[in-house]
Amino acid sequence: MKASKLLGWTTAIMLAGIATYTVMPDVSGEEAKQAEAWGLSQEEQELINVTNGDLIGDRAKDGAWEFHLYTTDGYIEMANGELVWVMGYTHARGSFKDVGEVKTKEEVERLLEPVKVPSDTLHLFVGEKARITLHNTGIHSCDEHSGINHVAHTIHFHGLDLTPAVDGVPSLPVDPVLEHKAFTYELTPQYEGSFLGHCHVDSFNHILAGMYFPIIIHQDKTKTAYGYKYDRDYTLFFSELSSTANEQLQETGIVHGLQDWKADYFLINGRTFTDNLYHPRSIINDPRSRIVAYEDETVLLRLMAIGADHVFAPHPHGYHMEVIALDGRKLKSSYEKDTLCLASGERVDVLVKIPHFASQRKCMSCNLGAGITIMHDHNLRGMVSTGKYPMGALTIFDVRSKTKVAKPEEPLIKEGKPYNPLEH
Ligand SMILES: [Cu+2]
Repeated sequence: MKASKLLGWTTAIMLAGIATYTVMPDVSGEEAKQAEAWGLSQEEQELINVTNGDLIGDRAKDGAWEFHLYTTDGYIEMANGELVWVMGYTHARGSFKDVGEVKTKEEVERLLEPVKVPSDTLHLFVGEKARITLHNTGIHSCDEHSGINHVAHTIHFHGLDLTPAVDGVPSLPVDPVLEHKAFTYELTPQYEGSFLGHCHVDSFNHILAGMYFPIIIHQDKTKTAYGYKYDRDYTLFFSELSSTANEQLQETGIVHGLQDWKADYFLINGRTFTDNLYHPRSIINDPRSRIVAYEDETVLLRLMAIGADHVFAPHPHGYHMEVIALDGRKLKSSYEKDTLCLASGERVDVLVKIPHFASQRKCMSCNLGAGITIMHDHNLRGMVSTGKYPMGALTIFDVRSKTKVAKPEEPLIKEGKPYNPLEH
């Protein structure tokens, strides 16, 4: 698949996500039209449906999926305007292709996408070999004498059942990837599920500086997970970030008093909520984090977390979640929760069934129609970033009616009589 197509598709999805604040497009219809315009094959169209337009690897001649990840450093902008230095993984502009050795800051900026936290999702498929090459470009935005310069990195595939050679623990038995060197991890996933990747060199500092990303392994190329069908899916990656610790790492290479490490940002997909509802860096204006769905749909949420000691407690208002898998393994029987515990390294996959509101106006918690409800960290420390509440891990369910939006001035009629939900 041409990278330009996917890049265009990703941009289109992001723009559509922003536009959907006011417009309600038929998303699947739009997808089909766009696919036709680009002349995508059936296989490519199927992949877009299961990856939400994320970049995917290139198919090598032997059928293996190939990805080239590059480690680097840089800054991310928080919703309050602060620029925080981070280390992370990135890739070529518009693709996971190999762009050769990248050594200088100029090459990093010209050839690679800016570093993100978490970095982009790797989509893999059960039984299909993947080759993931890690290139260490060095450190480019640190003080000359900082101890963080020239550090090595790895990828640990957290939750995958792999041999030690591709497990990413340094020198057990493979050496970590030194500056300006590369190493290829080759693996064939055995199980579908939600996983994550992170660096395993000086794990505390490297992970908390931003070196992590989601890994989604698909059983097949349809919208199913663990045998359950879904209409839409969102990956919500909860994490902690300390701008002061990162600054110490950047300046000196050492974070003093790690036992006292404290996050000052609590993130979903690298962002916080903010009181400016239109801020483009707010969680709720990120189309990958704002949970848009229509009545009657089933939404799969892949919840995952990484951090030092905070246990996130995601809690959606108005809905119970059906837990279908823990740590990438299907549960023998699902169960319902409205508040989960999500500690560092854990993944919990849940389904949220959006009711048909017009036929289920029975209780206050069902709302009086489609609309917006919040989903937030109920471990309330995670709702405070840089000392301000509720600037933390909060997103919204933006649920839309497929048909007619209920108007408050129109009385609701049920069984031939005006319906008052307070009397039920
Ligand atoms: Cu590292």
